[in-house]
Amino acid sequence: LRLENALREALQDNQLHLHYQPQIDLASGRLYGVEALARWTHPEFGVIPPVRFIPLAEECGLIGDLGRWVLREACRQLAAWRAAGLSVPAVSVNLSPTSFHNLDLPGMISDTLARNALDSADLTVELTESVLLDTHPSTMKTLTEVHARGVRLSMDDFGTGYSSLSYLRRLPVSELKLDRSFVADLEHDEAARALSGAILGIGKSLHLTVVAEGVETPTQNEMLREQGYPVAQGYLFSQPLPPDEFARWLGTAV
Ligand code: G
Ligand code: G
Ligand code: MN
Ligand code: NA
Repeated sequence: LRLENALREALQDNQLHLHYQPQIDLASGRLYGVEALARWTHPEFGVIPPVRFIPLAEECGLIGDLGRWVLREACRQLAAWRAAGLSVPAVSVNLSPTSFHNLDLPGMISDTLARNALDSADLTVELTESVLLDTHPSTMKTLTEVHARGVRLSMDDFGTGYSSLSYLRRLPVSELKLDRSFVADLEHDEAARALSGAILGIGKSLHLTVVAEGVETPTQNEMLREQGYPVAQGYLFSQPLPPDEFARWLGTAV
């Protein structure tokens, strides 16, 4: 309960922050987009990782507020970078399955984009396959409406869920993110290599962008490039960074 109240406070008092991790277009070496990742430093308890506070937010009914905060902050930051002359093509945000229960989500997204003078193409929403496991009646409607407004949907952690392939037929996604467990095993596991190639093939045949996550070594990067991966993300390029550090990274790296 103590942590629950702390999270409620954090959402009001600016204790939450977003860090940004670059996604690299492998053909050109240029920035493809950035993923926004939530961070919480409590003045007393210190750093609380998202794997703790996201489930907590779900349990205590704060996940809607958190998702709205993340969307607003990511869009505000993207607009601020552009106003400062930095060329950032798009921002991706992670939303929890519960966020898609809310039929107001598409309108809220459009309002947030408009307030920041952004276009729907400037935003990608990442979701996990579990979005369809909870069978809430509004989920499909919300996803379809977000997609119809031109905001790209991206299936996160792809390849680890229950029935990935059937979901691909049902969900209006534009992007797949190859789960980082495949990338971690690329160098030493022929099966991981075969699967990363197969997942790219599925993505391509459905006209989806496939992003490889968790790229940590030059060898992994080379293998993915050889397989034809268009986009990669991971510590090799950069850890998730606070906005000012990201701007500095962008100034020197791309
Ligand atoms: O950034 P990190 O690797 O610590 O993230 C851990 C997990 O928390 C990942 O699964 C990531 O998708 C999730 N996560 C990070 N930021 C957010 C957020 O803003 N909203 C949601 N729903 N999940 C997030
Ligand atoms: O579930 P999702 O893919 O949104 O989570 C992204 C998480 O992966 C973030 O917490 C981020 O910190 C982490 N991450 C990003 N790049 C790497 C990487 O190269 N290796 C590992 N192990 N984790 C990474
Ligand atoms: Mn993600
Ligand atoms: Na992921």
